[in-house]
Amino acid sequence: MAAKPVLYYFDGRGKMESIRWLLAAAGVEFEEVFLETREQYEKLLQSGVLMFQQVPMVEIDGMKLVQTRAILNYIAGKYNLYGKDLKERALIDMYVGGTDDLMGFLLIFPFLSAEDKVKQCAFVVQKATSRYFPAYEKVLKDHGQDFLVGNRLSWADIHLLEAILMVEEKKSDALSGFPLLQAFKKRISSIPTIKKFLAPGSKRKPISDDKYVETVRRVLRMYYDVTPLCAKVWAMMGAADIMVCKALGTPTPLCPGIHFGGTCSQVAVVIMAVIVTEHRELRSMSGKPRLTYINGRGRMETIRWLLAAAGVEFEEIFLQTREQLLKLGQDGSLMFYELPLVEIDGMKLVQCRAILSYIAGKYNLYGKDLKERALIDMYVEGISDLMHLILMFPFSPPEAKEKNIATIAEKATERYFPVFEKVLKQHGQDFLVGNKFSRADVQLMEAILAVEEKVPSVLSGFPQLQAFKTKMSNMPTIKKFLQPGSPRKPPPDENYVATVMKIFKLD
Ligand SMILES: N[C@@H](CCC(=O)N[C@@H](CS)C(=O)NCC(=O)O)C(=O)O
Repeated sequence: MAAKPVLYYFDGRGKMESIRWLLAAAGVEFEEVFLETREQYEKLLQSGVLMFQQVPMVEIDGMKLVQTRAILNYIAGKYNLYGKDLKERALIDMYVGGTDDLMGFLLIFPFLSAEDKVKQCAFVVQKATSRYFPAYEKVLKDHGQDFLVGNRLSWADIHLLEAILMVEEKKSDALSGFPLLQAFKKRISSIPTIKKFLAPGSKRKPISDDKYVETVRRVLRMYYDVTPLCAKVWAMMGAADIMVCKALGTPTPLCPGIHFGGTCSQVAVVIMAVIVTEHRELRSMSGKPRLTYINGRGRMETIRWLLAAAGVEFEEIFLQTREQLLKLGQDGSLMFYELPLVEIDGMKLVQCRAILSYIAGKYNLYGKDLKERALIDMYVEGISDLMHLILMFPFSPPEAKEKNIATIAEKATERYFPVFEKVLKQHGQDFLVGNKFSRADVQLMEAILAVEEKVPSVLSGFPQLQAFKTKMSNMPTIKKFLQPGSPRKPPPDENYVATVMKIFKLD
């Protein structure tokens, strides 16, 4: 019999809790190693098992998986909780993306001051009841089924139940306006494996208390305070992401249950929309995917890269006003009133991860099996954490720019690039995974160029990555994308920042 998965994390919820939920719901027993001391953590770091020097880490099926999302994807895939085909998986990814954003707001909660906790609590409840719960209520209402996707239990249901319970811990009647979600909660809670997990004595962790906070601070040497950031950014961009603080030059920790690189919703979230009727008609004729975003890189650029690398032509609509965005939301195109939006194969997909995974799956850029996919996921989640620093960079104040460039250089050269240099060196192949071109190669290439724009000499100590970059640049589809006149967007300029700031009302 295969060994039980072993989970390495703190003795508390943080980023591991959704993994515990998913395993438990799948009926899988697991063991846990709890980090209590700095020495334990350093020993792990030195042993090399933490690919990006971070937990969660899960030993499973002979792999040492890091990156929460890679771990969750693997478990969901393995235990048949991830839909029956690519389209169902895209829906599941999209729904999980929303619940992930919502839970992200709660991850930092234990680390806030008493005063900030009150504000954050109100913020979460407001987001839950005005944005997220209505979206899921509508899904259930529209199809009238018991589960969110495909009329059977999936990861999306499990994740939503976890989110509902977390919000209810903050406001017990948060579901009062949502009858279908109330019934959903009851239904999912009574599934035997989940019922067991919800009963006392299970491996479910309690609400994080001061002792948990103190342990995380001690183990990660996190000596600074967490603040809910600039209130405006918080409200406008969805402050689940602690890297916003970094971009703004405020002191920040690395994680402790905080999305370091995670959600796909923020920067462009509240950005505006020109939905031109002619374009809609045009699209149905051409059948090309249609991308709706602003005219800049932001969270759409990786999607442009991936489509271009796959040799797929696409159309774009650039939004300009908040009213346009709201209109798009009202017509039902934006599940969470957030961009990017990609219309593809009859679906209106939101949530970057959902979109990228769908494109990667469809165009055969996502490995040959679950294990290759787990590797690819692990790599792309690490790359996304690095890219997130770059994404937020244009929004940092002038006095923080130098420091933030230094952070980008440090993270690239000390944490992320060494991993990929080592991978390429060890297997000696042209591509990161399975000797075959995948989304991991595309995303690494994008990241290399983006970091080089800020730190031109960044690859000097990485000969394998230099050769990788040259090879990638010569792949016909990528070569084309790198040429002038392609849909690739230039680095964000003052104009882009000013537009976003104006629309977010941040000035
Ligand atoms: N994107 C990663 C982020 C993981 C993360 O930020 N982990 C924290 C603990 S919750 C950590 O290990 N921080 C130490 C560090 O970054 O140096 C994931 O989702 O797993």
